[in-house]
Amino acid sequence: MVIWSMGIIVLWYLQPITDRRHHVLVGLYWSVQHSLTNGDLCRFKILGAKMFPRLSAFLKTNAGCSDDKSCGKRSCCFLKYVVFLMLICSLWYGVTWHSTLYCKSQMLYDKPNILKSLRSDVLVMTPWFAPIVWNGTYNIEILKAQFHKRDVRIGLTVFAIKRYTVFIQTFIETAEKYFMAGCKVNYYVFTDHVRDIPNIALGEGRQLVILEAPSHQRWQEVSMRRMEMIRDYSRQRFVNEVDYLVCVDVDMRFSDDVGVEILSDLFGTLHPGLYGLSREGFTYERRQESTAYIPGDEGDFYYAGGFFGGIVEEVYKLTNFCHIAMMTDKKNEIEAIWHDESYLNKYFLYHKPTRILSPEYLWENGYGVPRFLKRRRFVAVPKNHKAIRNRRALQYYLKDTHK
Ligand code: UD2
Repeated sequence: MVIWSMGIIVLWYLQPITDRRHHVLVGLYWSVQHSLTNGDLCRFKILGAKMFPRLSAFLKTNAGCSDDKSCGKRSCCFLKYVVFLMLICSLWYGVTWHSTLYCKSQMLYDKPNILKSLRSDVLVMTPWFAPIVWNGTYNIEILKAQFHKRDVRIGLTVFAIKRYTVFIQTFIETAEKYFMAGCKVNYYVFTDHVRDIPNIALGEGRQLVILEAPSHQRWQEVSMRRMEMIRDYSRQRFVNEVDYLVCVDVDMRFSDDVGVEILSDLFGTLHPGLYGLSREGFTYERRQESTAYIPGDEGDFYYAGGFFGGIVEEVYKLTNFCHIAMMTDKKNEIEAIWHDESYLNKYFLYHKPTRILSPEYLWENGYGVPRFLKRRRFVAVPKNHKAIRNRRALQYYLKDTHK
């Protein structure tokens, strides 16, 4: 028993290697308990009297032990309570010790089970082996450790042209809470109303960059021209400042974590209204004259225009393709049915994304909350389309909402 206990104590001090502190303590506690219940006190007497003579002498004088046997018993009880206390502390502070002392070199997590899928209610992998990101399909701690090692910086691009500046405050405030918490982030806000962008306190390692962008008369043009702006800035600036770009709509709020699990070379997001439909149901551009045309027997998913990204180089290629396709259509006096979204879908059909975000990452509460949807991370802010896109209508809308 003594040798066994000593072995466990050695294990205890080899913590950085084993990192099983509470398991060791349970073993130690059990062995001490075992020695008591089996009356194995003679051996403990030796331990108490010979190995810890000072403790033995202390107990003899202060705890009223008459002989080595009772002394051994008391030592045993004393040791038992000390170990019990350590066990409780170990369990209680385990997480803290783990993250502060050992996380840098080692990480503990459940072993993946090869015979068990992490989600059985949804598709978690495309036929081209791109993961579809759903809650419960990844371990964020493992991913964070990988990305932090690479010290990545993420650029979040957003456009607030004309009336859409009203959405910026909520957008950034909620992003500060939920978007890439603990990471380095550059917010790139494109606007034609620089003075309307509020001053918002940002966390450490996060900065706001306001970029002037032209306005366009039609809201469709504003939406589509985002591709051109992102393309140009990717080449001139973003490539020197960030590793990944995340390009999103502004009339949105973050309501749950959006972290490094989304980052990959090229990613798109399933449209919240169309994820379950057949190919015929997808609102791809069906006119052959348009460069965004997708034949009826092609297509994997319908991707939303409001959330895509990847490494800067890939985002450059995507936005360049979309912008050139739009300009070709413009020359031919045709505009794709869903504007930039149609061109984005065309691009993703022939340049498969390496990761796909589930509708958790782009939801609209009007669709309700289906059972498979465990989290709503980025949600559309309800807007009166007509009012927000048209100055005169906006005046009536604002009057109405402030009544
Ligand atoms: C959908 C897509 C959007 C785009 C659009 C094209 C989603 C969630 N949204 O949104 O990405 O593909 O369809 O039809 O999938 N904007 C301005 N000022 C304006 C107009 C637009 O800043 O006057 C910007 C703003 O960042 C806005 C984005 O363009 O979020 C898209 O416009 P929208 O949100 O009005 O378009 P919507 O809701 O139809």
